[in-house]
Amino acid sequence: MITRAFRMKLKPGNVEEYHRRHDNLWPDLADALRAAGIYDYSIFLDEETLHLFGVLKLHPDHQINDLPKHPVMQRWWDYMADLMEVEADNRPKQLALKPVFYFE
Ligand code: RM4
Repeated sequence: MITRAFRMKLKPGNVEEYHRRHDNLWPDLADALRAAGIYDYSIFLDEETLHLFGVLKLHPDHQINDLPKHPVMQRWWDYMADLMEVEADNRPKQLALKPVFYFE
């Protein structure tokens, strides 16, 4: 099992809308995430700093590195760009987090 964790950031005033959009995740995006080998994917919010923390698991044969090229991923990032801190291509500004503890 491969676990990845990363930090993103919400722009102020967007907590409810961010949550609402994710409660209504596009089925074709869900399909693309699964096809890329992602499962058990959660995102948590630090309400003090508006940092978002994504944690996900990857199947050994995952293709997560190809996901940014998938049209539905780019469409989703374009859709979410008004709520989040993003790069020039609208992908979320993202910091990979260092694993420091795991307990099974
Ligand atoms: C997040 C962000 C991530 C995406 C999830 C589904 O807001 O856009 O890149 O994987 O949504």
